Amino acid sequence: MPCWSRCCRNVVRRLILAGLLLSLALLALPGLALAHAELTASEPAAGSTVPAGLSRIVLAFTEPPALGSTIALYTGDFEAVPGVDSYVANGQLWADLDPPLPAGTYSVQWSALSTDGHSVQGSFEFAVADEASAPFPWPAFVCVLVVLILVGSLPFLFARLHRRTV
Ligand SMILES: [Cu+2]
Repeated sequence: MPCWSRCCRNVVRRLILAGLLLSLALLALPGLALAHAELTASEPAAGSTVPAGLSRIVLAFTEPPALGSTIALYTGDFEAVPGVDSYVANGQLWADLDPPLPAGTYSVQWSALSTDGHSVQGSFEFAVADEASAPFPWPAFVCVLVVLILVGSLPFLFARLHRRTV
């Protein structure tokens, strides 16, 4: 058997081995990526519209985000919203807001740090409704009306009682 044939066979064997190792590594990669924090739930929910007066954002992940994870908030005009204080508590990522957020659309941009030091970023949008579009508080309105009528009729009631006693 000529030498080049044996050499060739060795090279092919090495190439096949390298290919196998490479595909094994590629198979393992999605598993590694899955080990990182992924957003599972948020408050406000992605794509939702919340009433005026939103005071905080809470994000839940597949694993507790590490210290250094952050939330940034942007307006519909891509301007950073000031006064957003983000922190990690109870295994979730929180951001306290300087209320009230004006009506409009907002974009939450989060960065979750995993325990292995890698960070995963993501973003979603939500909207804050106009205060005028909030349902009219009928029970409170009726209560105030009843109290006003009672207070308003007090002088007449007293006048009547007074006339009777005189
Ligand atoms: Cu990692």
